[in-house]
Amino acid sequence: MQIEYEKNIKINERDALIIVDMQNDFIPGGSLAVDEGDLIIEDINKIASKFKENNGIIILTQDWHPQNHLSFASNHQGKNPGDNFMSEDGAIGPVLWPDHCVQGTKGAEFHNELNLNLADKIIQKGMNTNVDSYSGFQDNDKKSETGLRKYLDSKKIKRIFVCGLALDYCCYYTAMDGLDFGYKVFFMVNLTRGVDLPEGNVENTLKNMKKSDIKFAKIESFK
Ligand code: VGL
Ligand code: ZN
Repeated sequence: MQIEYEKNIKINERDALIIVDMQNDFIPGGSLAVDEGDLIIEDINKIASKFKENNGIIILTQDWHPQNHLSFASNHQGKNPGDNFMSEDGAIGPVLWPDHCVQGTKGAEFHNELNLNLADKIIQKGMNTNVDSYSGFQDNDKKSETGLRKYLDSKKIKRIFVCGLALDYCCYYTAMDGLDFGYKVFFMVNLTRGVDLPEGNVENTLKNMKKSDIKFAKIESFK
């Protein structure tokens, strides 16, 4: 897909980098490993340093589930990871996942190569057993927020830059909610990787973002 990237972006104190779910379980070797998820760590650290140098804010999101979370196939009789499943109110689905990012486990920890020193704030999500939270802003049923918006607004943030894992789930939903909540959103597609479940999901989510007011940025987009 043809993607056009923004140019000459100058980072300032009204900008936030949102680094989504860079946790062991989403990285090769983890229980919900995203292909090549490890390959983006170095560049995420680089761009995070650049944000710091220019007084931007850095936020990490962390998927943080209880063991009995209903997004896990293991908590549904006869279901396997990847099976289609959609609850009526959109709280869980469209597929079920392997157990991942269980609170307090190694898999839920940030990857040890990610530079945590640069983070201003960590936002945890997915704690409610009955509701998933792909977006860093709010639960899938849109009934409760994580505190991200409140934090961004307390810092007077106008633009958000989204990177991390996974492209077609937590990054995508974070970007779309960012737009809905009135921020200018830049999707750093080269600093994400997708799970592509169901197949074609990466392509579809990229298409939806292209149709929206979301802009695309890469490392070279910055001054
Ligand atoms: C994610 C599936 C389930 C993600 C989190 O971080 O994209 N995907 N939980
Ligand atoms: Zn999850």
